Amino acid sequence: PGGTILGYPRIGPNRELKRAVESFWAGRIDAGELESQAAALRSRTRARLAELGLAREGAAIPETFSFYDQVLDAAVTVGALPRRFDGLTGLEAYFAAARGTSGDAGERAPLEMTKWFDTNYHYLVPEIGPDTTFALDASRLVAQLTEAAAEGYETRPVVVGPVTFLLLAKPADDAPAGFSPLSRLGDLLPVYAGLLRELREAGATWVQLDESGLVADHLTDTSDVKPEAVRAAVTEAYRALATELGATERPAILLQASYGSLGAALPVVAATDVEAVALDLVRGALPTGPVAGLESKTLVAGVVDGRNIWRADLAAKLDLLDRAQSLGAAAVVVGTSTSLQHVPHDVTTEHWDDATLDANLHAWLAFADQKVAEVAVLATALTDGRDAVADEVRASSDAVATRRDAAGVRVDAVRARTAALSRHDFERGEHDARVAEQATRLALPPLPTTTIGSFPQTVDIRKARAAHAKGDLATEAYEQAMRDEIARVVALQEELGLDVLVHGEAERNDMVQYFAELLDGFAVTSNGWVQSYGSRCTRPSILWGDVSRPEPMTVRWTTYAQSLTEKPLKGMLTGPVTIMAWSFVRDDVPLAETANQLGLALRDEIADLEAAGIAVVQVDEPALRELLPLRKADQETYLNWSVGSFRLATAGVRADTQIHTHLCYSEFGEVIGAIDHLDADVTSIEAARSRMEILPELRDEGFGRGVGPGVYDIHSPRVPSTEEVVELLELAVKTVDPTLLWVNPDCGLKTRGYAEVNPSLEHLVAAAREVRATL
Ligand code: THG
Ligand code: ZN
Repeated sequence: PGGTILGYPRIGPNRELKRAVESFWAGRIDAGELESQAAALRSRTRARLAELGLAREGAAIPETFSFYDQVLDAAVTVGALPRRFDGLTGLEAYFAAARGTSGDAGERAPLEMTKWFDTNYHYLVPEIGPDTTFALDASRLVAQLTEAAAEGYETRPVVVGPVTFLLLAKPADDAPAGFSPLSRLGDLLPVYAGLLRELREAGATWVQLDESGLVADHLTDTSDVKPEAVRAAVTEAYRALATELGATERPAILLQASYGSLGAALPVVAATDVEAVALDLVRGALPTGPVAGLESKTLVAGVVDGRNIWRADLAAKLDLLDRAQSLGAAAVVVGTSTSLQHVPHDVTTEHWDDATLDANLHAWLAFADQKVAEVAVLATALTDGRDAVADEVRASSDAVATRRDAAGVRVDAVRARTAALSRHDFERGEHDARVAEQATRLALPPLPTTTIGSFPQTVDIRKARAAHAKGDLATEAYEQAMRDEIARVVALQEELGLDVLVHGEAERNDMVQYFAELLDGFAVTSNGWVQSYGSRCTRPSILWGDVSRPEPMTVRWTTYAQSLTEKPLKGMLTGPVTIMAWSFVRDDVPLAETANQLGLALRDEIADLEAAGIAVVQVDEPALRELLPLRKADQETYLNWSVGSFRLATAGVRADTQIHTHLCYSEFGEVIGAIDHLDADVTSIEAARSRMEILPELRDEGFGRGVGPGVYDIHSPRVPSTEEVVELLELAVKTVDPTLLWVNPDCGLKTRGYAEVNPSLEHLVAAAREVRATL
């Protein structure tokens, strides 16, 4: 009994771990210093969690520290790093797998990185083949248990479970076609059994195995693994780990399933001999009645949302807990729906300039620390009754009520506009007519060249922004610095001979935060960092109210840039879905309503750009694919509102205004129909790395719109040669109608330096000219 959380942010309240790890990479501190800083952070974390109300005993506190990623941790624990990292040990091997090595250290590609379920966290993908060997290394987990015990804590180690580990893995490069990592389960289980034994010997009373892979369809439908095979794997795995390994040989097992419903896997999980199951009761539906097998288990009821930053309505959560009691579990423990790694540390360190907004947001928001406190309050209610927490429940109900009625949460003018939308607002004119009118207005050569929008963010730009934010650089001087940069970038593009230019986005800190700062209905944080991958973090904006655009956001910069050139200059906006995907979005109105509000704000911006003479506007939706629901059954609804909001943003333009979009991924297939429905005139996508694999798919699907398959992989510092780009373009013109083809890099250039960008773009333009001449 009591409360627990499934995980906690590990970056540290002030990104201490990021700084320590990056210092280690830069050679400023040694491994010993990194280890001791990490240990100090773990120690402060345990103390903080105890202070917030988690018990020091009973394994209520999970141990979810990671230097980089929990899936990489699991790969190291079971000794499954790919062969190319042989010969490296300890932290050297660990970070080599995360980041790759080059130069004197030898060339080793890092593990691939991909999205963790439908979150903004990215994990490293294990590579498993028929010959992958497994060998236990429990040293880090054991050391953390010992370290915690020495401070008087009985903590709970957390490890990605064996079935999910294999579902998240990809077949090694040398694996035969059709090979499934899950086929190696039988070889992996003895290693997990050994791990459980060692943890028990080291004093662990509980272990948490993360089997969230069971809630997602996407892990099975891209491979040959069928859901029935996954369920059979669960039975096999937990027979070996829970049944055959006696209760005295191992810690009690908490099987975690976050990010959705277990669905048909629930009875299978309930039939195993694990001692406890953690269900996500926020994203996942509560089973409708008693579940056979649960009567001998503890249910960790994930009622506190680990994904958003809204303060819980405690009365509603208590009702949900009551219903969870009716599932017939031996005991119910209050928990979070997921690890809290997806939310920032602590809202009490945030301050907003506007006094009302500051008071409101502090009353309405709960970051990780506040969520731990909510778990503790709910746990008290379970043991001592609701009356014991009456004050806390009342305060939370009051917060819900003030939020419902606060100015800005519901703006009549905004609601009236979305309510009045009709089909017509989502539709542009005939595609063919647009193509002709745009061709006349833009007069572009065949295979026109362009870039995705951002140019390198130089040290000077960053310095100017930081100084302006601190108040050390006056606004006028800051804006002049940005205009100078824009002029430089436009001149560079003229010199390079690009056909459609961009202003370079020097003035933008981040493609979402920039707009959040200018739109009503959003707040941004100063320290609300959330880990994106490894040491990299973002500060998601908070979308708390009805969204509207008090004034133009990009028009000044864009028209200034256009004034410097005769060539068409492309306006750059971030699309509604991406703004939502990379923010914390309000939970009190349907996502479709918020998406339409954003769509209208962007529609107004595009109208202003168009009125100011801008002929090409790009609306980026790199995250369109990210929010795609994990269950197939939910995907259509999502695609309807997400695609709809993009169309709403873009459908107001004239036929001769060209709409571009950019999507940051190459797995086009799954959403190709949706991309066609966006009704953009030109779509740029990632393709260089996969050598244009996407093109036959486009051809076969009859994709009839402009398309810019990236010919320069900006994710690598490598400069592609003209010949290489020519080769890719020749491939492209053979597969896709050349009149549809655009020539561009894979993605924005902001993370690159000019030393690479200049020659790369030079080669890109030269290659386009060469292939153009052959048409
Ligand atoms: N903006 C926002 N969210 C995003 C991305 C983005 N989520 C998905 C994807 N892009 C994540 N990719 C990255 C890439 C780089 C960084 C973070 C996420 C990064 N962050 C800096 C760091 O951690 O040092 C901090 C950046 C800052 O100072 O603002 O480099 O593009 N919203
Ligand atoms: Zn991109």
